[in-house]
This record gives sequence, C-alpha cells and structure tokens, in this order.
Amino acid sequence: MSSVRSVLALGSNLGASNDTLVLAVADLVEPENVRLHAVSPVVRTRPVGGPEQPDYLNMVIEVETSLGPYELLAHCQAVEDKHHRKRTVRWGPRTLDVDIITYGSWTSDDDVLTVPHPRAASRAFVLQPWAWMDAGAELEGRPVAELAAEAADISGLMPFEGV
Ligand code: A4P
Ligand code: MG
Repeated sequence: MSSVRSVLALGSNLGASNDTLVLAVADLVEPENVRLHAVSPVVRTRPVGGPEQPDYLNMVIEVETSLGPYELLAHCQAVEDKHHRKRTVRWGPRTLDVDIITYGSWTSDDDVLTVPHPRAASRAFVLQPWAWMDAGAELEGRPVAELAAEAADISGLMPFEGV
C-alpha cells in the first residue's frame, strides 16, 4: 500500500504538558501503519488568540502513513480524546491539540479537514519547530524558516528548559 508523509502539529497548555506531548507522540505512531519519520524540539509559546490562558508547549512531528487523510484525522482526534481533550472554547486552553499541517501534496478546503492547515503559514508556533525538524521544508512554495521569521507570534517563542 502506498504511504504518504504528513506533518502533524501538537500543542498543550493544560495539565502535565510535556508528559502529554511525549505520550501523544507514542500514541500517534502506535498503529503499525503510522511510522515516525522526524520529531522537532519542544518550544514554549505565548498563546495566540482565544481567552487569557497559560503558555503552550508546541512541537511538530512527521509521520509516514498508509492511512487516508480522514482516517488520519480520526486517529489524531482519538489520541486527543485519550488525553482528555475537551472542546468548549474555540482556541481555548487544551490538554492536547493535534492538527494535520500537510498530507503529502494533497490539498482540501473542506471544513472537516482543511489541508494545508489554513493558519499554519502564519503561526511561528508551528513553523519554527517545523524548520528546526526539517531545514528544507516548504509550505505554499515558501521556505518554512522564512515564514516563521515573518510570523507575528515569533517573539512569543521561548526555549523549553524542561520541567
Ligand atoms: N479541522 C479542519 N482542518 C483540520 C486540520 N488540518 N487538522 C477541523 C485538524 N483539524 C482540522 O478543531 C476544530 C475542527 O477543525 C475539528 O473538528 C476538525 O474537523 P479542534 O481541534 O476541535 O478545535 P481548535 O483546535 O480549538 O480549533 P482550530 O480552529 O483548529 O484552532 P487552531 O487554529 O488549531 O488554534 N497558541 C499557541 N501558542 N499554541 C497553540 O498550539 N493553538 C491554538 C488553536 C490557538 N492558539 C495557540 C495554539
Ligand atoms: Mg485543532
């Protein structure tokens, strides 16, 4: 079966966020048809949008999978649910968010699954860890590192020094 590389963005700002991210990466690549290809460092980030809320920990991973895009979305949401994700306030605090940033060269403007993720190109909390993970990465024809440098939230990124 053919497989596709997909970039997933993880974020958490409730509970033991670092532990949650580590466990979520393991859960995401637990099925035999989802293989871990690359992992970014974790970065601490100021919240973008939404109500007043704690800083986030963010990271990205790249997986290789034979799951279709909607199957991959369902898998990501099942992992969010396993980590007690509650959907109450849009852009509100969360134990775990897993977004599909890219799925090979596949694109979609469906509300249920928009790919590339519609806000990724302007968000340093996704772009900068992605550029660290893959220095040659491009999004919408532009180097991800350049997009990160131009993103309004770049000044809100801080080193994550562990817990
Ligand atoms: N959906 C559509 N496209 C996608 C996609 N590519 N990946 C749909 C994942 N889901 C996608 O998502 C709402 C709906 O989006 C889903 O039902 C799915 O079918 P959600 O995860 O339930 O809600 P959300 O995450 O609150 O909404 P949204 O609009 O996806 O939020 P964002 O844009 O992900 O923003 N600041 C910092 N520093 N770090 C963060 O991680 N995250 C957000 C969330 C805001 N501010 C942040 C951070
Ligand atoms: Mg989300």
